[in-house]
Amino acid sequence: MNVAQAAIPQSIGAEAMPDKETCLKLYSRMLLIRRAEECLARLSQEGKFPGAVHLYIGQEAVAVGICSVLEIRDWITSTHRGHGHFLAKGGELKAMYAEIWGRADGICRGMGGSMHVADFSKGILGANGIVGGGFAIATGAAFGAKLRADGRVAVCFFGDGAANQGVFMESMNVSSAWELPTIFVCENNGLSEFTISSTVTGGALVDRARAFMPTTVVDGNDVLAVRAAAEKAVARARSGKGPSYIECTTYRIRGHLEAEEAFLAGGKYRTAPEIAAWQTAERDPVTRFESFLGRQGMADAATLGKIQKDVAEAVEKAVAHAEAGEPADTKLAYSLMFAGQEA
Ligand SMILES: Cc1ncc(C[n+]2csc(CCOP(=O)(O)OP(=O)(O)O)c2C)c(N)n1
Repeated sequence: MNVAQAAIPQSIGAEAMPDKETCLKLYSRMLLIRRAEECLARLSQEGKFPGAVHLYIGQEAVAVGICSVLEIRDWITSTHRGHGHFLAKGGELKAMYAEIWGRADGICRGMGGSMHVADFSKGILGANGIVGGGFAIATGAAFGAKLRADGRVAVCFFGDGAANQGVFMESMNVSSAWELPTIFVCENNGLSEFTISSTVTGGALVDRARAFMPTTVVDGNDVLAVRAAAEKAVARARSGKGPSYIECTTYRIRGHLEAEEAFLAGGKYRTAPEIAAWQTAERDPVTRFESFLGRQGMADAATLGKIQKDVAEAVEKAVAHAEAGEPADTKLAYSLMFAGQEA
């Protein structure tokens, strides 16, 4: 399916309507991810930090909807597009920015950068530059939870491109055979780098999972629909019944990575109208939820304005913090790479 042609959903999923406080938290977390990434897009172009960033803009409802039903002790594995997962699971924006800026007080002491943000204390097992790298890690975390019988669940976020890696099948097989509390969350944005995924993918991804576990395909730009699906999967996993697969239909608004024009050298893999079709008020996960909150009488202009101001301030403070930080310790980098040797 060309995701750009997917039907525009008419309503926000209202199956399990959370209370006002929860809804405002969902909104403010999605907005934080959006604003933090818009800022990264801008500063990346200005060359303010080293390395590439792969932005999550357009997919915020997936990370936030799923993580909103997780506990801190639950595990997640992420992808190369990992900022949204990190922030949705409770990672600190300041620590993430410091990491992206290569600072000594970054969440991984500046050793990992954007593609390796991790915080085990929050259950974040890490972003990952290896496409499909999270499948076996999440399955292993779920296996650990099963052995300890501690009731934790492990969520594996992955893209439709990653679903073509063989380890996807192996991880689903083991999770199913051993009834592990693994939750596979496919973010189907229809794109794999500069390739339209459907041109390199046989069949429907959900059919691969259907052989092993309960599956659902939801509107990934509807935070409440994602959350409702996650609630079911988490309940099943916690009660020892085994894994689930949730496929979220969504779209990546920014390029595969910032500065993708340089890679494409004039080439194109999608059109401006296709991108614009996902940025309408009805489809954009953030503006759509914002108008929903208004319609439900959950947030007036003053409430939304306060959240927007708080988010803007948090982003501003995180930039100032990252810019003022000490550079990462290069000697430490060397000794971590070559154990026992001095630089
Ligand atoms: C093992 C491996 N193969 C190839 C790549 C290069 N690569 C980086 S992202 C990507 C496509 C990923 O697509 P998808 O999983 O759908 O995630 P999305 O970028 O859409 O979020 C590829 C092929 C890689 N990083 N790792």
